[in-house]
Amino acid sequence: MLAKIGQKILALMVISILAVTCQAQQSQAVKLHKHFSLAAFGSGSGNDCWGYVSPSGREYAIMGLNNKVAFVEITDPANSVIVGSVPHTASLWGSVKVYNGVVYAVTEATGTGIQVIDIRDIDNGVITLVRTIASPGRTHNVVMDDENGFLYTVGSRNGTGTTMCFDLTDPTNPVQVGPASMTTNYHHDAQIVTYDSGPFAGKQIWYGFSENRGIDIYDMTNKNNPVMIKRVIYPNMGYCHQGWLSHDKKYLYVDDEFDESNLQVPTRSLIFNVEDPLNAYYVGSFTTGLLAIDHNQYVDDGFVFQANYRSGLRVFEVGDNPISPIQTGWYDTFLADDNRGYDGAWSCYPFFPSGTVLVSDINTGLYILDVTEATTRRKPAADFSLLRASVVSGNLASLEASDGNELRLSEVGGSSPDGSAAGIETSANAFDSSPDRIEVKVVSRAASGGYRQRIRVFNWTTNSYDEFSSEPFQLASTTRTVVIANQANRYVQPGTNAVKVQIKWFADVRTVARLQAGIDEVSFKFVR
Ligand SMILES: [Ca+2]
Ligand SMILES: [Ca+2]
Ligand SMILES: [Ca+2]
Repeated sequence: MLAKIGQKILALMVISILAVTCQAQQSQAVKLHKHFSLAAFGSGSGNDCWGYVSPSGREYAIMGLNNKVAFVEITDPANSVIVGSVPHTASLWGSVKVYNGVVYAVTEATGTGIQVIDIRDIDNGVITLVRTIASPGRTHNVVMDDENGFLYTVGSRNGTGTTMCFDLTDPTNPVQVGPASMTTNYHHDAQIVTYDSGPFAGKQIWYGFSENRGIDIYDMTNKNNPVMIKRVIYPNMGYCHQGWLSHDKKYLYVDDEFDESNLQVPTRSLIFNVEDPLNAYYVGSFTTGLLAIDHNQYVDDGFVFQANYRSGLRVFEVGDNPISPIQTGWYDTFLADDNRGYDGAWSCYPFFPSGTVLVSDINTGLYILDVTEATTRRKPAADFSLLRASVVSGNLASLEASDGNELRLSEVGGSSPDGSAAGIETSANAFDSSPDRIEVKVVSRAASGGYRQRIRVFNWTTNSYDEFSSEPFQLASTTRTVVIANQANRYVQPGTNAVKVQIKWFADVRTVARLQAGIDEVSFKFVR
């Protein structure tokens, strides 16, 4: 009997270990807020997704499904609720975008056109199908130029053109402009951006993903005369599918849907240098190491969010490592395997101000995810300079971790404009220009009492240092973490993303001729 109970306990232990193992494999550094199955929507399959923030700041997921477009309020993500939906002709393929509270939905069902859906009063549950524009017919995707108020349909196979442009001056009444097709060839998806500097300043530049032809870059500024300015090719082109530019428009991250199968390689995502669009070129590729095919991916700040079919959502840091992305987390929505196959995660949406991320899955519906951990990155000080101090021992590497290996400094005499005895100035680059939060950790100690340690961070808006900490400088090694959670972007240097910090020691009571101090760690944490 005891032996049997022992076996049962053992079996239970094995089961719980397996359960823990399975959970560990399903996600890393990404947590589930809430999941809506296809049954919850009354649908057979999922496709695209996008997001909307109402004027009151409430957040909504827009979920593309085979038979409808559904709207889910995610303001309180763990208690997300389906608000309503608009039905359409059945199709596996659909796409949605939104402009000024008006949603444009297309599908590849013959003759669908564009559904124009007014959600400007969605806070009160009002969702209205205003009209359907028949002219593009069956359409693969919609591309939005938010800055200039133009909608593009791409991949229209049986309409008048493959890429059509609509003026959204009246968002509920799009008016077609330009030629029947803005592009010569079929474009499956695209991103359009307006440059504010360089040779294309003021120009609306289009990155079109054109199947086995590569990336077609167009100047779409003159709607009556769209001009292809460059075609970019790359090794082993299969099906150039979709892509998104980095925050600074220097890099373009692209997915090809056929290369994994053609080359029999793990997920291959492509990186292009597009600093000069006229001389854009292929830089290299990156991978999750799994077999799954990469699908829609978007770049928000310093991170790439990929919906990779059978391996689910994959998060990469590219802010600091643009050509060698580092995978920082994932959430697998297709648990059976990570193999090649056109099922699982179709798309994702990472652009909500709250940081919440959506994943739309073909087989299992909508996921509302918390990616905070995957998008929080720590890095050590990149440099230091001495302020009225000389190095006794140690170097920059001493600052990397709290390990007893200190940068030891000795005060250098002479007058000091601000009365400080000694200190250092140090910096690190944020992953993007607008982190949600910056933390600076300082581990240090004084060799004698009577001093005060002040930590200041440079405010690039006011061009002066702001003080975040002032306290007695301890004889015992002490950790002080400065947290900047309010308007953190003011502390990030435009262009370089540098965050600059001063650690200074002031004599409250002068106890020694020359202060000696040790710093064991200076590190930065950036939260998206
Ligand atoms: Ca690929
Ligand atoms: Ca999987
Ligand atoms: Ca150290």
